[in-house]
Amino acid sequence: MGTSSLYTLVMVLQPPRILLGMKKRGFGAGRWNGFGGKVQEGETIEAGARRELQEESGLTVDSLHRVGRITFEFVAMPEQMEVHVFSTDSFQGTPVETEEMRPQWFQQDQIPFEDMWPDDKYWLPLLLQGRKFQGHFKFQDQHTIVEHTLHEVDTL
Ligand code: 8OG
Repeated sequence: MGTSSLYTLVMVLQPPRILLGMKKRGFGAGRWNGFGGKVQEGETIEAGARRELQEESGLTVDSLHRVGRITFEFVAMPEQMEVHVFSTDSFQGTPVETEEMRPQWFQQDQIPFEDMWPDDKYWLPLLLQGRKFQGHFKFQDQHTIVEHTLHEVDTL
């Protein structure tokens, strides 16, 4: 078994809108996504989520809800990514463009799935319905899912 590293992903909701950021550099560049990144040593997962959200969008939040846990595997890589997904609808500030992300509001029924990670179309609808979920996606490359599991859960 390989090791896994911890990541966060925060979806900011203001129904009927969702805030996404165009990732400008690094892993997932050119795709719309929520805000997040690697959890640092000595930091809780939730603290990491708040920090990345602030760094990438300029927003601070009152409460974050834990809504999902997804593991990602790339066939050629021993290390799995364990992504902890949060949602929030209580934030302060106005989204600002940063070096990493260009934020933009989308209507929740007009999410640009074709310009997002291909797994998002599976789990983001569950998140928007207020469901909690756990999943695993195995990628051949950044465009191709070769296997996946996804199920709703009551607690994470
Ligand atoms: O630090 P960095 O920005 O590279 O962290 C990667 C971010 O991308 C982190 O927030 C987790 C997120 N992420 C993946 N894979 C996927 C995916 O398949 N879908 C979505 N929506 N986000 C992902 O690492």
